[in-house]
Amino acid sequence: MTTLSSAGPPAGPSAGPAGGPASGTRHQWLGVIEEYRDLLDLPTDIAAITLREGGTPLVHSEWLSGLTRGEVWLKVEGDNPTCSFKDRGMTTAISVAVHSGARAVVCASTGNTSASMSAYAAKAGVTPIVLVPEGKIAAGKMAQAIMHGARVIMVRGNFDDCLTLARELSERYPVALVNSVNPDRLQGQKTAAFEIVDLLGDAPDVHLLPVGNAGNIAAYWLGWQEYAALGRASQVPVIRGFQAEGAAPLVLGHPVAEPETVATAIRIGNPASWALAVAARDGSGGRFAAVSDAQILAAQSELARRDGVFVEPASATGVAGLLAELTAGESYAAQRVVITVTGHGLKDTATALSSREPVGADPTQVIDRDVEQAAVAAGLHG
Ligand code: AN7
Repeated sequence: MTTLSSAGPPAGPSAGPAGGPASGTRHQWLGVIEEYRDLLDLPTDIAAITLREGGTPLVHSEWLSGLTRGEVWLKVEGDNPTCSFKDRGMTTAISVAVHSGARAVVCASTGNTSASMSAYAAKAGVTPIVLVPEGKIAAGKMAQAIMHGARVIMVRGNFDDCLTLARELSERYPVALVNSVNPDRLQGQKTAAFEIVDLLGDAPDVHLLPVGNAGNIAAYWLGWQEYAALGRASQVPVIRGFQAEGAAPLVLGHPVAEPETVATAIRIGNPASWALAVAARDGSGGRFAAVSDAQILAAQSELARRDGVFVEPASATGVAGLLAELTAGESYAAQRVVITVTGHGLKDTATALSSREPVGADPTQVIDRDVEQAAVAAGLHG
């Protein structure tokens, strides 16, 4: 009989060849490198530095399906190890950096890239260095970078300034740049498209997502095209990318010098993957559009209340875009739609709570240890 002690530790350095448990009876999701290795353009047999990212839920939205009279699915990327989609590209970027002998890695970030890079650098035993715009990073993301041991450098400037500095550091000093200008990032991030097709049986008709530095839209476009070329999908979706009104360079067609939005994750004025984003739009017959901060926060709040999915403000931008388009008369009837919601709501509770629309009574109340008071407070009385 197998005992717990003989089952051995969970997968680690002594794991089986595929990175799976050396023993034990249950199969754990292996992370995006092992799950899709044959389809990733990475050095052959590269060792995967993984926190078992990917394999995230595709959640059906009854609310949005009802509104559109179509079929709307949410790709919930907040369910990754560091609670954003960035982990998909970080497992590949850090694995390649370590394979190439890097001892330190650097990124510019609006928060999620720094949180993810710091975790994977910790796992790999290399030094994480992050450059972030001073005062514009959600507390949860800052806590992640600090807890994973990063050197956190706050820059008097915006994300675009941070990216310029990160590039210069990597050119002059022995430190590997892992922003999405690094093509290894896109190799990991494209697996989100693969997972969606693997779960739905085909690519959706329309794909909606937020766009900031434009790495994600570029990676999805790669993934959609590759699966279609392999015959695993019969089509590529129409891609619609949404930006915040105050940080909408792709909508305006020119960089924005002073980007501003409550959705700090996408407070970016000059996306590094601009050309790839335009290629995704044009190749898929899609478009870019902007939504206001008020629309983003309303979508965030409604998504949490109606679908049980709590995302950070930037991550609600695709949902806000869908709602805005419906209001404008666009039809999604009979369409199969996937909206990527990119990061978890717990990363930025301050913004969520301060912007929350008051609904009925104050949701928080203080009472004595008294069942009648509890019943009144709960709204159960008469
Ligand atoms: C939650 O962390 O750019 O268009 O430095 O955190 O691929 O940039 C984050 C971007 C959407 C936009 N949603 O994705 C960073 C960073 C969330 C994000 C985006 C980001 P890209």
